[in-house]
Amino acid sequence: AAAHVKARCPVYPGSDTHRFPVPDHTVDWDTDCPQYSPVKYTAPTVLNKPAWADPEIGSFSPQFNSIDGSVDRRSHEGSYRVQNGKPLNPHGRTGLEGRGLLGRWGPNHAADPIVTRWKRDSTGQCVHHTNSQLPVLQFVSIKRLDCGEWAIPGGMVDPGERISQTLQREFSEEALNSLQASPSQRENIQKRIAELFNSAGLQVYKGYVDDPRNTDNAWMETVAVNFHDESGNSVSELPLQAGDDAGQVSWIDVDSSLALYANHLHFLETVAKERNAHW
Ligand code: RP5
Ligand code: MG
Ligand code: MG
Repeated sequence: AAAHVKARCPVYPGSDTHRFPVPDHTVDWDTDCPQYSPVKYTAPTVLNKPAWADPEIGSFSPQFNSIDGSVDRRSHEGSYRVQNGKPLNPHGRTGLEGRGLLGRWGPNHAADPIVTRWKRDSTGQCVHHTNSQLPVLQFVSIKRLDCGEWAIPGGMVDPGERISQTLQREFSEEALNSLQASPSQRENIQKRIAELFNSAGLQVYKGYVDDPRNTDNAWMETVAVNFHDESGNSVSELPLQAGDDAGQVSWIDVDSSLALYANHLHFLETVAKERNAHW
C-alpha cells in the first residue's frame, strides 16, 4: 500500500491539534515504533452524537469488517485489523487516534462523480494541447468550503444508499445546488442529468482515500466514477451553481499540474489516460 501523505498533515483540519509526527519509515504498523504516541482527537461535532456519527467505543461495539445493519463497515481494500476494539487504518499510522472529523469508526464510505467533457473553442472544435497534441478534457470541480482546495464534488454514502445514487445526489447538491432548488426545479435537474448518470460510467478508483481527515481509527474510502459528456450537449449545457459543502464550482482543464484535494489528482490521471486525453 502506498504511504499516505495527506493523512499525516501536521495540523489536523478544523483544529489546533498537531499530529504526532510519523516519518515515512514508521508508517507501517508492522514497523516497531516504541516511541509512537498518537494524539487523541475526536471533533466536538462528532462527539455531539449527530445521526451520521457512531457513538464512542465502549458503550458501542460495532460489527467491523461486515455489513452492520445499514452501515457498511467493510473496506474496499479487504479486511482491516481491530486492536483493543478499535479498527486500524489499513495504510498505517497517522499520528492521531480517535475519529477526528469522521463519523464512523473504520471506513467512511464516499463516492466521487467525475463529470467530463472535451474542451472546445468558440467554433465548437476540440482543443488540443500544444505540448502533448492530445485533446484537453475538462471536469466539474468544486472548491471545498472546509479547506479551500479544489476537489471532485464527492460525498458520503448514506446508510443503505446505492453508490450510483450517491454519485448523482452529491453532484446535484454540490455542483447544481439542488438542495436550494424548488421541488419542480429539482425534478428538472434530475431529468437533465439522469441520462448521463444512468450510463454505465467508467470506474477509475475504488479504495482508500489519502484524506487529511483520516486517523489511526477512521479513514475515507471511495468509489470514483467518470461520466463523460462526449458530444458536449448533456451536462455541459447545465448552469453550474455551487451548493452544500462547495463554495465555488467550475469546469477545469485536466492536467497533471493541478493541485487537488486528497488523492483526487490520481483519479483524474486514470480518466485522462483511459480517454486518451492530454495529461
Ligand atoms: C474525500 O472526501 C472523498 O474522495 C470525497 O470527495 C469526499 C467526501 O467527503 P465530504 O465531501 O462529504 O466531506 O475523501
Ligand atoms: Mg456533499
Ligand atoms: Mg462533499
